[in-house]
Amino acid sequence: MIPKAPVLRETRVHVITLDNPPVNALSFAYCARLFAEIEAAHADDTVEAVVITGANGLFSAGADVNDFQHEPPDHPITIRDVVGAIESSIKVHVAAVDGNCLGGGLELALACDYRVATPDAKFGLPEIMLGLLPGAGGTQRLPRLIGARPALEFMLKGSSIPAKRALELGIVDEIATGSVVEHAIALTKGPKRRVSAREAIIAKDVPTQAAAYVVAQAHKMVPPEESGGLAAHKLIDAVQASVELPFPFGLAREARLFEELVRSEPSQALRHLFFAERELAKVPSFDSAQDDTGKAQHDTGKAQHDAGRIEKVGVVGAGTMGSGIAIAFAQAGIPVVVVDTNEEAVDKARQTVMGMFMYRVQQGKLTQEEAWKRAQSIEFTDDWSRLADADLIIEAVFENLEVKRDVFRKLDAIAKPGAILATNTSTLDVDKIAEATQRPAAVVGLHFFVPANIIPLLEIVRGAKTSPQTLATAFKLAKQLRKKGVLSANAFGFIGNRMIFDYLGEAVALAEEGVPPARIDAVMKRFGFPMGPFAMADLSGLDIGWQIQQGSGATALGRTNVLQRLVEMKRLGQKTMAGYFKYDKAVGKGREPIPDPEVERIFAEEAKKAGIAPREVSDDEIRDRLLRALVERGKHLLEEGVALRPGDIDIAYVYGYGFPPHHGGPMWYADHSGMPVILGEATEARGDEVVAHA
Ligand code: 3H9
Repeated sequence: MIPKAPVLRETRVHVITLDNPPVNALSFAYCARLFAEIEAAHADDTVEAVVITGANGLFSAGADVNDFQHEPPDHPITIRDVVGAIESSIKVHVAAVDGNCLGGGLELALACDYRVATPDAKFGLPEIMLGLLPGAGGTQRLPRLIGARPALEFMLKGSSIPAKRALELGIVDEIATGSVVEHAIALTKGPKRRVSAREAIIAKDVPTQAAAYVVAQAHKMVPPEESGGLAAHKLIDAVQASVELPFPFGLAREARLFEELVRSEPSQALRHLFFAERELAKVPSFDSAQDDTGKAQHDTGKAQHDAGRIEKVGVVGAGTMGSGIAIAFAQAGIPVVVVDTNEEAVDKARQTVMGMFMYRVQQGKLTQEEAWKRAQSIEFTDDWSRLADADLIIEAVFENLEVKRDVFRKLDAIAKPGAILATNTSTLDVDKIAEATQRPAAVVGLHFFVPANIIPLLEIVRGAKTSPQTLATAFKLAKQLRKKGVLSANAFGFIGNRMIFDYLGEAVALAEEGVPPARIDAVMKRFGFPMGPFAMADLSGLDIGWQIQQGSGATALGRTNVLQRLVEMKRLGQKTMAGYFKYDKAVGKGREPIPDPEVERIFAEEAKKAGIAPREVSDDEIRDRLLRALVERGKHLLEEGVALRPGDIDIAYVYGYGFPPHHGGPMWYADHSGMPVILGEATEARGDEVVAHA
């Protein structure tokens, strides 16, 4: 952490320390103070130069996103004013950066004459992830500093880069080996050097190349505006302005585009997700899981609990899920022991692990050496006693209650005292599994999603006796794994799958009314899902849906026997090259759904038997009914206390099920799209109850 530094009279440098915990956000209120301090330094004849640095372990996380959530006060002082004051001063300004330097924080640094960073500093303009663009001069200064093309790429990606890369790109001038503030003070001796005074670099090697080229290239990289690419398109506009217009006009264009985006629905949706994500681990109380009616509860005390340390993990089962979980831990630098007695499964898992890390090497994300090291941190064995010193053991065995209870009995005897035992069940009762042990307080559900090393959702399932500390550890673990940990009470299907059953059920209901599955899928893809409901069902396997339906009786996928017939025909989905669609190895490596008239015929036949008449259904009705199925179930889950907050459901759907983030998740979408009216219309149109209830 950089200590606050006073004005250094002997060097005549005024050091300003951004200090607005926790992340030095540049709120309107904080900018007013900062602006006053900068103006005072400019007015002070004894001050020759200014160094700006940050407290709290970072430079700044940028503008305070809370300020965008409501109408701004009259004439607020913003980062733009601070940046303007720095720019117009004749005194030299140097940014001394340690830790994160993001968004408006980086824009502030770009307005300085020089930038110096510690080796650990990180730079990013992540505004695009909030559906915004850098609005305090970033789109105009960065192209002038490093070139329009790299600047555009950097802003379109929105991810952070380390200091070394920032140096290569030309974002920072030097890396400090000692004190970054001392280094910055030394740099104040250099001449005044405004970035805004430069011409934007269109392409370093082809100076005559037109801006249009850069822009045209960028257009190919981003989705259409209506599919969530709104901010990207406006960003391209702004960068175009940086190469075509004089600096002040470019700034004005940027400001206008920024204000349009702040008010846009996609940005509101993405900001909702930003805050919802930060709420996830805030569990009001950890005191009781169920009330006396058996209804799940998350009551409202304010208990704080310390998370335990997870330094070694055990995984039982080397199948697809087990190996994915092992890779996820290895990627997070946590050693894993995977226990499985089936040699064939272990061989396959070893290959999967190696293949996965080699793929990361090919992508340039890992060096050969790193990949090797990570692969080595996963040990495969058939010896259960190797689990004895693990801090957490996760079972990923066959989805059967008795099988899982047996595993837990065995684990309870082997695991050290204090170790957490987690089940990866997706549908079974966590309490019944916990009962098999002497340590139900240390039992929790950790529901990973296939592929476990990629899908960023982790449902954390709280059993009736799960202790607060176990939950706190689970949330910390989710963060270590870079996953969004969403709390669910112990209920059938938890949050995500419970909702998806209704969604798939509604898709089947539509097909029973004569809508071809391919059309239903196309409508949902247009809405922004990466795949439609039928392709999704084919991917997870129709037998799985059928088993769940048989086992629980909780939800029926449609009102006919179509699913049963397809399963009997061994049309189990992608794995058998036929399900609701057919697949062909020559088409999209066997993963591309191909509409199959045979399935449409089966739907028509079964619908006739069930007395369901075909009807005309519009695309809007398809979309609204499917979304309604999600939202209705989401409402129930909130009422039943299975989910804690609407935002938790939204995060689960965006990060686990591909719900388009620019629509904010199902619950946010329902609130912002006039869904209640739509719901009424949809119910009338159907004329019957469509949502299957548990
Ligand atoms: C911008 O700059 C626009 C300008 O271009 C133009 C202006 C005209 N604002 O994530 P954490 C809070 S747009 C408000 O858990 P970490 C966060 O809500 C901005 N609050 O910590 C949480 O609060 P709480 C562009 C913010 O260590 C607490 O800080 N910048 C902001 O895992 C801790 O956060 C970004 O998009 C903010 N900007 O990660 C950066 N940032 O404790 C967004 C954080 O009440 N921020 N908070 O729940 C981040 O990426 C991460 O927070 C960061 C720290 C990496 C900084």
